[in-house]
Amino acid sequence: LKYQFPEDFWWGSATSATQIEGTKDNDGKGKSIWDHWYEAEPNRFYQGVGPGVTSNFQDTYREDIKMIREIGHNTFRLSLSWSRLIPEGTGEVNRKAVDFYNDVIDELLANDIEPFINLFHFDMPMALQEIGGWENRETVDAYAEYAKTAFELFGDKVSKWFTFNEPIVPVEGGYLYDFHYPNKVDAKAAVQVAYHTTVASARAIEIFHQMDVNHGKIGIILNLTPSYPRSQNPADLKASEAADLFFNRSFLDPSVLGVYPDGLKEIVELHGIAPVTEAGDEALIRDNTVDILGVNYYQPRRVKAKEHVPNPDGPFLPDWYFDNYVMPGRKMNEYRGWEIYEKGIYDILINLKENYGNIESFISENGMGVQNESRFLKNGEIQDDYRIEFVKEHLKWVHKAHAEGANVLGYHMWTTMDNWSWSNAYKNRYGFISVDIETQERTIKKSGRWIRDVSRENGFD
Ligand code: BGP
Repeated sequence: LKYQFPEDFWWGSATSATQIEGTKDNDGKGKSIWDHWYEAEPNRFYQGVGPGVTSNFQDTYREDIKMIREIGHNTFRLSLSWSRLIPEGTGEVNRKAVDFYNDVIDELLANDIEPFINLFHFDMPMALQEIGGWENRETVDAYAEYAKTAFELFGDKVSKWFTFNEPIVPVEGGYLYDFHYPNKVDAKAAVQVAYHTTVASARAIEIFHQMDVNHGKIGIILNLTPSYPRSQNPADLKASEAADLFFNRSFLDPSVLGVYPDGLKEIVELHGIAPVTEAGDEALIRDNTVDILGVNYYQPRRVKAKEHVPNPDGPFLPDWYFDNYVMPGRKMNEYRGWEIYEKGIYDILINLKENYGNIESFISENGMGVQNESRFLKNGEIQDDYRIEFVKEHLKWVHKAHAEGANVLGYHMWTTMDNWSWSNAYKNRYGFISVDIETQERTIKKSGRWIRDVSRENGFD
């Protein structure tokens, strides 16, 4: 084969609890910020649709896992819902949730699919949000307790764990740009939230290593958006570096290298938004870096120098340091409004190789959301050739990075079956498997058959 991947390459896809499980049979689940926000302000959600039913995985997981096997996955990512497992965020464990996750894990293992478990995918228990969520240091302790509980409960069967998915998204969404709860614009809080998330991740990693959970590995999943300057002019380069500091290195450096970049520390000092820290944090972060890094890649960031100096009396935003620009002739996924730039995935992997100790990594999300997919239905199957093309073109660059020595171990697409999105509800479909939201009927898409063949052959021509 022209694009042959290593024997034990991970083929799979990713999901998250809020986006697939549904809350139809609550089974003792406590509220997360999403349940709360939807109840409080349904109209903030796309077409007023919340995470109530979604793809109802909590009832259909047995059949779903059979389909996941049918599409050739050897690995599959799910997240635990903290508020399902520990309804109040701390304290009592919900036995029904323990049974549910145990069943899911057993079913996956029985089908030769290795579960990758992520502990936090945007879904803070509401009880903890009420005390300030990640702004409050107590949430870090609660998270460490939750992580330990999860390792104790499921660690005998699962050896790949992740502390967070895209921790920068709740920072941006919840504290800078108003698209996640608690939708504030407050850079100081944003920095504190980001900092506490990193401390929490390090705490979980420390516990994991002390327990030597299943002789396994623990990592973090970061959405990396490589920054490309418009030109090599010093001003454009500086703007691009700043964007990289805010959106990539703010989590990448502490997670992998155990230290914050100097440039970022300088910026937060300059604007008087440095976080409150505790003695011992620095050593904790330094000594508890990840074993493995998940990379979510959707789009690059095109950056140019700032043309208008922002109002220094207004609230600080990272955009004070750069402007985005539209690259002429760019390829687009118009549905999502995201640029498609396949080489970005290669640039990330080479950067990890050269500047991050060639840390073990895998592509943990990459995917293409498309509207009205049912119009591509022919002979009972969605003919999503555009998705096959999208995945294939990205995989070619992953292959090249691997051939050049990048330590990349697998590829997961977003997502397994169509599910609910935080921003678009069901507008854009991403899955290898289509879901009719009305009937809950599942059908494997053409891309699902394609990825099955690719995973069986470990490559493609
Ligand atoms: C990632 C998230 C996923 C998923 C995906 C698709 O950032 O980790 O949870 O939602 O993006 O994005 P969207 O649903 O906004 O189109």
